[in-house]
Amino acid sequence: MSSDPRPRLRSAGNRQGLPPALWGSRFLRACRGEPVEATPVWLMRQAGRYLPSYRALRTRHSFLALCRNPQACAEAALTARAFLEVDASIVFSDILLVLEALGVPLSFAGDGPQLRPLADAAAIAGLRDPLQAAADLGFVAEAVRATVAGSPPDIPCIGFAGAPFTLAAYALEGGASRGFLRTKRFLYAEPVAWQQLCERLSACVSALICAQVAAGAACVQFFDSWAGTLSRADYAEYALPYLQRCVQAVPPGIAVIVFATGSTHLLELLAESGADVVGVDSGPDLLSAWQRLPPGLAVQGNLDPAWLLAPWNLLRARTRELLDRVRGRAGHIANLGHGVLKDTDPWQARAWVRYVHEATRR
Ligand code: 1CP
Repeated sequence: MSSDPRPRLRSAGNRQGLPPALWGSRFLRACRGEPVEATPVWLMRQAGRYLPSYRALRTRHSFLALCRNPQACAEAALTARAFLEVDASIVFSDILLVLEALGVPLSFAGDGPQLRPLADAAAIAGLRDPLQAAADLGFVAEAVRATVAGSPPDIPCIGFAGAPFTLAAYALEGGASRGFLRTKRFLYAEPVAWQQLCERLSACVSALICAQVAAGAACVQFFDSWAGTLSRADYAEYALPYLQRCVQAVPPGIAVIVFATGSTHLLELLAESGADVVGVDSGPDLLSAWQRLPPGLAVQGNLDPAWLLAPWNLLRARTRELLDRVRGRAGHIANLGHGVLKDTDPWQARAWVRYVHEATRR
């Protein structure tokens, strides 16, 4: 196993001025691998279109206007948190705002995001200054502040950002992609421009994350959503160094989660990012995944989001199995293996959260 760039448990022992109720919350204790009285749980994309309250908010604001309105962001995050009775909120925002701030035009027409793709090395050289871009995203930190202000004292707010590789892939492809061939061709053929792009993204993401922490985020998650498209060797060479830079920028005492989809082949590398918690997608058996990580690391996951669409009895049995697999090990945060699906019944999601708490209460 290769060496860890940071001392283990970067979040342990340094309270960063966090209030005792927050520091001792079961969510942050689980992030630190400490025993808890019931397994904490939250859902990736918990404030989304499956929730009627979110859809109502969206009738009053376009998606980007919502992201730029801290009070409306706090409403979206807090309403979802309170309805689901989950152990953490996540600031309402989007990973792609960083690209827009750097000068890549972004719109949310139709169903998904659209970006004007970066054409070449000259376009990368012409991107805006990363620290200026992060400063222009001050509304994200304000959304964190408003979310923390409206939260119960033992409920942390998770800050987040996209990992540099995933953001670079979006910028080069112009949106979601199947094979990420533009990205791969570019990083193999233009290593210097690739490095320049990822360094700018790392600087912007690091500054954005530090601003979220300064505003009260007690935990941060990096989404490397497209990491799984790379081989292990390519992830280690072209992506991991920039994620490591972002993790190292997080103040000590603040828990860090890294999450990537399609990442069964990358789990050990994700642990080398220096994070405290590795998000495990729905691919691998959770215990087997955990056993591949260095001792002391916590895990988050990994129920297939489609299970929330299944009949309740089957969902409950499947969840029981998953929880039994990791029973007795400290440091599990229950979550889905990816974001909650649009067709999910909110009441079933809420029942799932309750079941996780009940089934694990000690
Ligand atoms: O129509 C709408 O209202 C927009 C739907 C939506 C929402 C609710 C988008 C567009 N983004 C978000 C919010 C969001 N995005 C959050 C906060 C909400 C919460 O978690 O409660 C978060 C954490 C994200 C992160 C995000 N955005 C990721 C990483 C997570 C993942 O799923 O891998 C990615 C890839 C994005 C890009 C994005 N933004 C929106 C969409 C539909 C997408 C994905 C499109 C694609 O597949 O490329």
